[in-house]
This record gives sequence, C-alpha cells and structure tokens, in this order.
Amino acid sequence: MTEIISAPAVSTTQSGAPVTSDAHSKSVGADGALILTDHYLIEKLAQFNRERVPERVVHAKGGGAFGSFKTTEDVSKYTKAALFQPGTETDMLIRFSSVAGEAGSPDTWRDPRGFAVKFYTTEGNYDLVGNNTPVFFIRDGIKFPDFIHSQKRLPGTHLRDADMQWDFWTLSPESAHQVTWLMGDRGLPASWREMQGYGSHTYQWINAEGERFWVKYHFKSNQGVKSMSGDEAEALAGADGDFYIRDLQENIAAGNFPSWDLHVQVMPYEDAKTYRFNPFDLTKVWPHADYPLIKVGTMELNKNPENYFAQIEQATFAPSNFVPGIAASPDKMLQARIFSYADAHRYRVGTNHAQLPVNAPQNQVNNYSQDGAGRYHFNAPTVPVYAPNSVGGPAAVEPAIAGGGWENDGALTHSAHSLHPEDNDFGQAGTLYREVYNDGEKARLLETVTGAVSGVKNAGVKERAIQYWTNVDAEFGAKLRASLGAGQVESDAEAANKV
Ligand code: HDE
Repeated sequence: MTEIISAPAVSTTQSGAPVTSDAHSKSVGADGALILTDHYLIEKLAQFNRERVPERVVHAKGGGAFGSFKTTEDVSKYTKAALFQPGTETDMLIRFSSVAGEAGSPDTWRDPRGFAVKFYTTEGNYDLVGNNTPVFFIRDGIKFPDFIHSQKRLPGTHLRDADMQWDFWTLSPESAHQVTWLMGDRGLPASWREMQGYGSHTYQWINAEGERFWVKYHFKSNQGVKSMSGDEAEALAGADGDFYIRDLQENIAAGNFPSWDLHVQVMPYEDAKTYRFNPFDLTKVWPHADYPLIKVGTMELNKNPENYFAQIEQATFAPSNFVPGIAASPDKMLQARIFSYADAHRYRVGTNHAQLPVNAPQNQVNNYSQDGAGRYHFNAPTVPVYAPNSVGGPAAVEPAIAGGGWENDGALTHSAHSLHPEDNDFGQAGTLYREVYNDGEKARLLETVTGAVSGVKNAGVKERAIQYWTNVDAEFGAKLRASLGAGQVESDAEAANKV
C-alpha cells in the first residue's frame, strides 16, 4: 500500500529548479496558446518519449531480485576464484526470464527460463548466464539468429508460426534434447522459485597451482521442482501475465526467501580428450554417474529491486565477465556468447552500461577507457590516458601461474565438432524420455507435442516432426503419429506436392 505523505517534496525540473505546476501548461490567458518558454512542459513530454530502451532481443520478459551466495564447502582444490573460497559471502543479483516472448508477453508461455546470475565478487563481477535447462537447442552460435527468428514472428503476418518452428527444429536434429526438455514439464515451471538453474556450458576452473578442470554448474532449488499444467499456464497467461514476477516479489516481501544449493560436476582436464562424447557440446549433459555433483554453497534471494527499470531492465549480464580461477572452454556457443552479450549491452543500455550501479563491480575499476555517452566515473586527472607509461598509470599484472586456456590445433574449417563414438543428436533425448520422465510426464509430453505439431500445416514438415520424435523414441513417435491421426509415412517430396 503506498504511504500517504503529508508534506511532499517540491516538484522540480530535471535540473532541480522548482516548478510552478504539474497540472497546467503555461498559456497566453487560461485558454490561450501554449508558449515555448514552458520548458517544463517540453521537458516532461520529451523525457516521456525516451523512457523505453530497446528490449532484449531475446529474454525480453523477466524479473529478478538481489541476494547473497555463501560458499559452504571447500572446492579450493579446483578453483582459486575468491567467491568460491570456503566461508566467502558474495552479494548477487539474479534475473529470471522467458526466451521468445516480448517484454509484455505472459510469464507462463511455454519456454525455457533464463537464470542469469551476477556475483559482485572482490575480484570483479562474475556473471553466470544460464537457463533452467542444462542443454540448448543448437551447438554453434552462428545458427542462433536463425533459431530465434524461427521461434518469434513471421515478417509478413507478425504472427508466431508452428510450421516455421518445426521446420527449423526438424532440420536441426541437435535440438532434440532441449526440445524434449522444453515440451516436458520443465517448460512450465510452477514459479521461478521452484525450478533448477544451470550454467549449461562446460566452463574451466583453475586452482592456485594452475591446474585446470572442466566444470558444469547446477543450482538445485531448495523449494523443490514443481511445474504447472498447460491449462493452468494458459489460464494464467490471460488472468495474470506477470504471475512469476508477482510470485517472486510477494514471497521475498513476505520473508519467504527462496534459495538454491550450487553444485558442480568436475571433469579432470585430461578426461576431455578421451571422453565418449564431446564434453563441450552444449546439447549434451554429463551423466552424473561419470561426474557426480559436488556441493559448493547456497544462494539466497532476499531483496526485491527498488526500481524495476533501473535495476532489472538495465541489468547487463555477460558470459565474458570472468574472474581469476574461472575461464571459458572450447564450447563454440560459449565463445560466441562472449562477444554477443557485451555488444548487446552497448547497443541496448549504452557504452557505459557497466558504470550503472546495478552493473558496477564492488572493487575499483582501473583502466584507460574514457568518455562515451553516459560516462559517470572517470580517472583522476593525474592518471595518464595511455599505456605503457612511466607515470604510475594502471598496469596489467601477468599472473604468476598462467590460468585458463587449452590446446588447439588443426586447419581452419567450417564444420561440426569432431565426432566422438557417442556423438549423436537423439541419444540423450531418448534417455531423458525413457529413463527420467515418469509415466505422467511421458503422457503430458505426448499431449503437449501433439498440440504443438497439430498446428503445423505443411504435410512435409509435419511428417518430418513425427520422424524427429520417432528418432527420439520409436514408441513415442508411433503414439504421436496415432494421436495426430497422421497417415502413413510420406516422403518430404510426396507431402510437399500437397502444398
Ligand atoms: Fe543468450 N542472449 N545467447 N543464451 N541469453 C541474450 O543478451 C546469445 C544462449 C540467456 O536476464 C542477449 O542482453 C547468443 C544460451 C539469458 O539479461 C543476447 C547465443 C543460454 C539471457 C544473447 C545465446 C542463453 C540471454 C539478448 C548463441 C543459456 C538474458 C539481450 C551463441 C546457457 C540475460 C542480452 C538477462 C540474453 C545472445 C544462447 C541464456 C542477444 C549469440 C546457450 C538467460 O546477447
């Protein structure tokens, strides 16, 4: 409830000068012409026109909160990162989001959910920008714009289109694992509080001795993992498009602080060279039997943003924000993201987005970057504007022990990763369906996929979709064909002749 204030502050212009009225423009006589010197009227209308910044091209709809992460275990043998040393507590920000919907779209449309974490560590900000699923639709970033185009709106009708969606997915079989997650219960979490979070990619950890390890991050919800039914999601999409934002805000306001235990899977550096499938392939998970979960600590969300636009809309998360002890991996998707996010932030929020309070690190920034729109912090005039210099400007310090990196060789090429014995596109999707989903989840998956594929008009694409699911699991494919009432197997050519 907004508090009634007896003696409000005096209204001012953006420059702090008191204003005469917030209700009447200045005119010649009460009913006369408005005049140009009514600069406050002009300021208010001009400022209003500029209130929106471009929404995120993906993950536009979201919400978030502040909290803290505490490292409760000792994982120092794997990483020297300050935030992951035993007992360290680090302030953090999280932003949850959906992927394909615009900023005004309903929270509960079926979608993966963004799980973007910014740790304000003593060594600079560490951003872990993941999702609520451990894999992704593609394994090479060059396909990302095409993938997103196929999930969003047709240029002519401005409508989303099942034919486009399934045409892309069935021609990109590497998508099968993530689509099996998406069309399953995880595609409709009961709330952001009741879902897992994943770093998804394989990252590298480096310990104080310079030893390297490959890791995957898992945030296990202490609220459990719950989903909502398709009917519930549809009803909420109409009745309360901001259901997830509201749920998070109200629970934190009520002191019901959600938390997640962070675990990592750790693969010894050398194992990656002989592992049975490409461990850097973002469409694959590492079986826990091979690399069990190791607990690191606990993240608790305990503070709602005071201003959504300033702290959530303008929050900028970047996979390029590493800290010592944590580095990239040969995962091509991660490498493409290392360029893309900071580029998106410079475009969407501005050159100096990292100087905004929500994005600024807690430690001192020392470098030679200067000026640019919205510049707020700046070096003292005694600091030189160039390096190298002999007058005491900031100087990079080569770490005593080289951190990160890996060996790479081979001619430059445009090709998929080198195929390992178990590299395939449908294996882990089939395992997820057969060994992880229970009977209820299997039944709901069939209902959801039937609903989605029945929207496909092109017979060739529909047939390819049935084949796609048959490759995931033959029994499921047969059930899908039956539930669609689709005819016998047709080639693309036969079916295409019908359109
Ligand atoms: Fe993103 N992604 N992404 N993405 N992504 C963005 O950054 C991109 C991918 C994810 O709450 C954008 O600020 C590329 C995987 C989240 O602010 C953009 C590729 C994963 C968020 C972008 C991917 C994600 C984004 C849009 C393929 C999970 C929201 C605006 C290489 C591991 C973060 C922006 C927030 C946002 C690029 C694929 C998760 C366009 C090029 C894989 C959670 O830069």
